[in-house]
Amino acid sequence: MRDTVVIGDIHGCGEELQAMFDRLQTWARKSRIVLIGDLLTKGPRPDLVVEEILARQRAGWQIDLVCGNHEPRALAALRRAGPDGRTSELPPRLAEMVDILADADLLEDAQEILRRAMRTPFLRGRNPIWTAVHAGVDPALGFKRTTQRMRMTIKSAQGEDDWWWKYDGKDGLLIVGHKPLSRPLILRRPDGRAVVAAIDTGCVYGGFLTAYRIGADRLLMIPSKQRRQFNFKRRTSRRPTDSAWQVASVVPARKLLR
Ligand SMILES: [Mn+2]
Repeated sequence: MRDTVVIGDIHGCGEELQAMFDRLQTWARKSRIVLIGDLLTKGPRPDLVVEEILARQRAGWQIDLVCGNHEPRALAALRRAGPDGRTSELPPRLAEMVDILADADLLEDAQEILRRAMRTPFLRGRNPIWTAVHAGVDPALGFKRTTQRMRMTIKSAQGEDDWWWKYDGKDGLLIVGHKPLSRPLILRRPDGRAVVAAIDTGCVYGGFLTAYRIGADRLLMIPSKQRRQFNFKRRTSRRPTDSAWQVASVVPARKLLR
């Protein structure tokens, strides 16, 4: 059966996405690809992100896009900029994104990609039952009762427990991004099955671009080419003693790259 590969927050890191797609040709050949949101903002190469998505689709890849919290604001910026890419009224970082896309003549393609992502608040699949959603769920409410806004934005403050430690597992495997961590985090049930995969590893902050292959239960990490923006090693998620979930042993990134 075809496997599904979910890729964490790209944030305009086009070169790393290109490297990831190249690796996927051998690591997960003919898999379905899911991009988990926050595609174009913040990073230096939103143009290459758009081009890579379009080029791989033309080559026959199935690439599905899930909406992140940055998709609505990126689309709003592109709409305000109009067909000529006017950026005078935009905040600097969004203006830069629009300028880069305009220079590459990709304003319309970028809008179309963002509209597509926004039509997909989350994606579901089977074997095992999984949901790919940008940020997560409110563990007290469960997936169904968590608002879509919260599914795209939930994030604990520094020092607070992350939501995933309190998730009851009833909605199956949740694959999420949104909160940058120094390493991808796989939480497992006592029987070893994955219950949460948190795969935003801060590519735009100098970390990694991470992919999780669901059926095979494997990770692939591409090192970032971006400047380290903060002490990344401290971006961890501490396990509260009362959590039902086990943490998968941390595998050095170098090994994961093979
Ligand atoms: Mn996000």
